[in-house]
Amino acid sequence: SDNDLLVNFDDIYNLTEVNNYLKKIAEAYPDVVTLVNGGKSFEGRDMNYLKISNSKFEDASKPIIFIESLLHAREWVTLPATLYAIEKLVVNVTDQYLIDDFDWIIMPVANPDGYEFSHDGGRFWRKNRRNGLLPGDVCLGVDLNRNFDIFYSLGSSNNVCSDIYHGTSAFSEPETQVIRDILHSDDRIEIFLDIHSFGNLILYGWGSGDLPENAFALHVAGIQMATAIDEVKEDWNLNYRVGNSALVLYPASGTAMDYGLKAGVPLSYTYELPARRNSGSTIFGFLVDPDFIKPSAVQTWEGIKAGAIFLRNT
Ligand code: ING
Ligand code: ZN
Repeated sequence: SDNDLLVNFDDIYNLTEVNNYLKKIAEAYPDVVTLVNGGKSFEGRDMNYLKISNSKFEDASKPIIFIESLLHAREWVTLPATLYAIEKLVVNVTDQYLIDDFDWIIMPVANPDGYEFSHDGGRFWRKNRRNGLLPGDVCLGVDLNRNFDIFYSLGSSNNVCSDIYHGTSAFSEPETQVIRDILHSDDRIEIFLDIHSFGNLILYGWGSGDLPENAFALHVAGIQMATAIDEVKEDWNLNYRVGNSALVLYPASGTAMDYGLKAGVPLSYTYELPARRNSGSTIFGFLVDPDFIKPSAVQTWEGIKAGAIFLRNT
C-alpha cells in the first residue's frame, strides 16, 4: 500500500532532503537503483540522478524513459511528481511490467543552485545562479530551458536581466551540459519528459511552431497521457491540453524538449503540471497547496505510465 512509501508527501523536500533520499534509496535497493553524480552545477552542487533497472541497463531490447524536473527553480510541485515515480518503480511496485520492460533515468533536481536559492529567500526565482555576467551582478542567472542547442531567433532573450536569458552560447551552463550528455548517452531513450509548472499542458516541438516529422505520434501519445491524467484528476483541476508548444503556448528557442527531439528521442515533451487552486495566472501559481502535493504526483504518474504503455503498444 501507499504506507510503504519512503517519501512523505506532506511537504516538499529541499535539496538536502532530496539528496539524502536518493542516497538512501540507492543503498536500500542496490540491485535496481544506481545513484549517479553527472557533474557539478555552476555553484558546485552535485547533479544527481538515478538509473533504475532490474537488468543493470544491459538489456538492449528495453526502451529507456528519462524524466527530469526542477530545471526551473520555483516550479516546486514538479519535485514530488518525480519522487513519486521513483517510489512506484522501486519501493511500491504495483505495475511490474514498468520495471521488467523499461529502464529509467530520473533526475529530480535539474537546477540545484536555483532550487536552493528558491528555498532561501528567492522563492520565485526561475533561472540558474550564474553570476559575473554584468558589473556588480545587477542581474544574474541563465534560463536553463533556453540554453540548449536549438535556436530559432524566437522566444529567448540576450538580456541578462530577462527571465528567458539564453546565456552566452548554447550549452554555456554546466546544468544543461549534464542533461545533454544523458540524452546522448544511450540511443535506447524513447521518452524524455521535462517537467515544469504550471498550466495543465503536454507540449511537444518544435519551439518555432514547425512540426516534427513524427508530430502525429507525438500528438497521439500526448493525448493518451493527458487522458490518463484527466481520468484521475480532482474535480477542481482543469483538463490537460496537448499540442505544439508554440501554437498552444508561445515560441521558445533552446528548450530541453526540443533538444531531446534533436538528439533523437522520438517522444520528447514538456509537461506543465497544474497550479494550486484559484491561482489564476500570476506567479502565485508556483506556490503549492500542501493537500495538492500527493494528488499532483499521482496524476503525473498516470501520464508517465500512459507514455510507457504507448511505447509498448507501438
Ligand atoms: N514553461 C515553459 C518555458 O520554458 C515551454 C514552457 C517549454 C514553452 C518548452 C515552449 C517550449 O517557458 C515554464 N513554465 O517554464
Ligand atoms: Zn518551467
